[in-house]
Amino acid sequence: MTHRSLVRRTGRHSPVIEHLEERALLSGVAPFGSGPGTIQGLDQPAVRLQPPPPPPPPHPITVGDYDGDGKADLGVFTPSTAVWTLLESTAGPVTKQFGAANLDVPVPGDYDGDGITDFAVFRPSTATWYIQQSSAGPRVVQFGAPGDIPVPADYDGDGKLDIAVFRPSNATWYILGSNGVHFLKQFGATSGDIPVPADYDGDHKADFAVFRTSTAQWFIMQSTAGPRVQQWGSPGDVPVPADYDGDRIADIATYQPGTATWSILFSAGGQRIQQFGQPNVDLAAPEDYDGDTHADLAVYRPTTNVWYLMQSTAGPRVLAQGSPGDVPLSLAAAYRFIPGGGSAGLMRSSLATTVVATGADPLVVITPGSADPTFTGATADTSSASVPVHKVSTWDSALESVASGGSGDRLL
Ligand SMILES: [Ca+2]
Ligand SMILES: [Ca+2]
Ligand SMILES: [Ca+2]
Ligand SMILES: [Ca+2]
Repeated sequence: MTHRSLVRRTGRHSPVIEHLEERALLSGVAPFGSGPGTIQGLDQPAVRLQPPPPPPPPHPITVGDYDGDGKADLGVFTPSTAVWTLLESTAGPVTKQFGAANLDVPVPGDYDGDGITDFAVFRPSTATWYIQQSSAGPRVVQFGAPGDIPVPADYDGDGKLDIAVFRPSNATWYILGSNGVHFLKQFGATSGDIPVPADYDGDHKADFAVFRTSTAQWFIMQSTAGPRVQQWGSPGDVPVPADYDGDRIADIATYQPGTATWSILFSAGGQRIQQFGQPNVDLAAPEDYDGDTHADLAVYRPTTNVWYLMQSTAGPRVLAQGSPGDVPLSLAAAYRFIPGGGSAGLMRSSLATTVVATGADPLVVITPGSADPTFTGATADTSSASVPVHKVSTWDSALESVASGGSGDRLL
């Protein structure tokens, strides 16, 4: 029996989402609001077990690899219906409704660490995550607050995507680590910085990072190599970090919408400046579509619903997919269309020049009531109105349905 068929048989409709980390939190913790100075619900003594050092991730974190063959799959999301339209590179076409229409933002990724991208959405209005984990089953977590930007990445380096949000109002990152450690960190400036977490120093942990659109500066708190400030790109560019040179280290890169110019600073040395796409029309959506470990230049043209790929090994590719209003599912594109403004507003902002982050950093685990010791002037968010809490919920089966007649339906 193949792994996939196991997933089909076991992946759905568990009556209750049971996850040890959240259950432990609920059982061992006082109610979430206990007054000023307390970081409520983020980190509690009951679950402060120090986890062992994580082993190297069994799979590289590939965004958008829904069939687990090592190649990113082309996919678009229809906000008005919450329908995902995928062309899986091995399994073929899949159409699946997952999420709530006009409410949810797709945040796909490998949350259970089996090498297969999981369907997942973030609901900005309630800061709730709905995840259909391909092996571990469904999961619902309320984490964050309305207005937060979802920034899932593998911050603790265990090969599983961590639920995480970036709060523009205080430039603070809140991480629900998949290894059971939860932490927060203030990093970036409060207006205009775009969060661009990725593994920029090659230690398999995602680093806190922001791109400042007003100055085209990258501020990166590398988890092993330390802080880095890099001028790259031009003001107004769209950040498109990815591993373009295939060394398993994210490369700083930008896409300039007005000229469709890609500017890539390779982590292994050198750079590439290339025009690819239609100016002022195309959306950049780089991923490794041909599975050679090098991210490929790719754009989605929303006016005609056509993909244009420049694959690093397999060569050029053009493919029609989706319908008017659809948006590409690439992580690079995903931050830009939160309903109601969210990061769309963030992308338009051109304010802020203050450098907040300097100094050395490990990932700091915040204890309740403490201030962040790493950055001068950075204190923990103690506003009860905006403190994230998380809880277990039962799976809302109405959230998910599979489009009728889809030959490629799965997870049933
Ligand atoms: Ca998975
Ligand atoms: Ca993780
Ligand atoms: Ca690289
Ligand atoms: Ca490639």
